[in-house]
Amino acid sequence: MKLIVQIPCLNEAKTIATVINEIPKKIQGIDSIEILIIDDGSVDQTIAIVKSLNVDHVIQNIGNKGLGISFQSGMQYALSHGADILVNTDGDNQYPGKYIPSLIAPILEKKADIVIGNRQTKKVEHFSITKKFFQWVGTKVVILLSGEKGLQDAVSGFRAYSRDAMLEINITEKFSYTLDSTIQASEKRLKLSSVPITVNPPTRPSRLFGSMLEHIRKSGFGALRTFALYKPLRLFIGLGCLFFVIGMIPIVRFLYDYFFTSYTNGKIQSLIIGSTFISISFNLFALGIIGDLLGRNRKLIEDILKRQKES
Ligand SMILES: Nc1nc2c(ncn2[C@@H]2O[C@H](COP(=O)(O)OP(=O)(O)O)[C@@H](O)[C@H]2O)c(=O)[nH]1
Ligand SMILES: [Mg+2]
Repeated sequence: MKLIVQIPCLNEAKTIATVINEIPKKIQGIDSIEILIIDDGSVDQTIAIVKSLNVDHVIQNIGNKGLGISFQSGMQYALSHGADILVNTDGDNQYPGKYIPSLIAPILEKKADIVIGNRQTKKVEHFSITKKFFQWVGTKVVILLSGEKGLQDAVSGFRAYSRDAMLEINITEKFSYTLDSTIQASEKRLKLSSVPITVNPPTRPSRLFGSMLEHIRKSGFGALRTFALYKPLRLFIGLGCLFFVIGMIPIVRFLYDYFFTSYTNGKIQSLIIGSTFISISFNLFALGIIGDLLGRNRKLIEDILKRQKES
């Protein structure tokens, strides 16, 4: 059994040595543990430090490609280097390496394909009330979109993926992989599980989000896009039904007046408004059907990709 621990990095010179040194050297049931650094255009000493520590694998992006893209290239790299399990942890030392054995345990026991380290945010003292609130709302939204009722920390970056999960999942979000892989996991019937962990105190502000609002905007759009990609029927037919029902109200009002009262001209605005909503709803239905048809093609392409990754 080969475990690759991947660490995406953007200017992590201050903490990367600690993160690397705290990764366990031996884990029961694992024959080899290798470290993969994905440097996404760091301009500090990250690469020099990584090289001085003789890390097993380094991917060095030219410029900044984004965390989602870096994660995907790390996953491909791990697969092509024979990894049976991939762990992702952060370069800012947020996640203590000592939890890696418990993170991969459900995969070793064949009880899960993806394991998420649940930070138990309610208990984290250095998280502000707003951060805790939005983490809670975010997780609820992802549960709603993915149907994964057991999810506890949807945006945790401390995760383990089985080889099957690596073969099935294709990250196309540039900015982040957490929501994308969770929604895909549910779509592809991969078994998700969580293990409780604690986190280290922060070493610096987040590099992914300048502010909470930016966090919500980027994650919200990301989740919506992924949902539209994987569950277009549910999203567009759902929205279409909403518009249809709203449109029918003024139309019924018009029809009632037209047939049952002598007042036939006054409700023409209702007819116009209702018809507009109904035509929007038909456009949404059409988008759902087109999305679903495209999704079938995507499934075939992903099947080919999976075979290609396997070989
Ligand atoms: N590849 C890549 N990694 C990034 C980027 N921004 C942040 N990271 C890394 O992603 C991980 C999480 O980023 P961080 O700033 O700690 O975000 P947080 O999850 O909000 O705390 C860290 O290991 C960062 O070095 C980026 O643009 N590209
Ligand atoms: Mg962090």
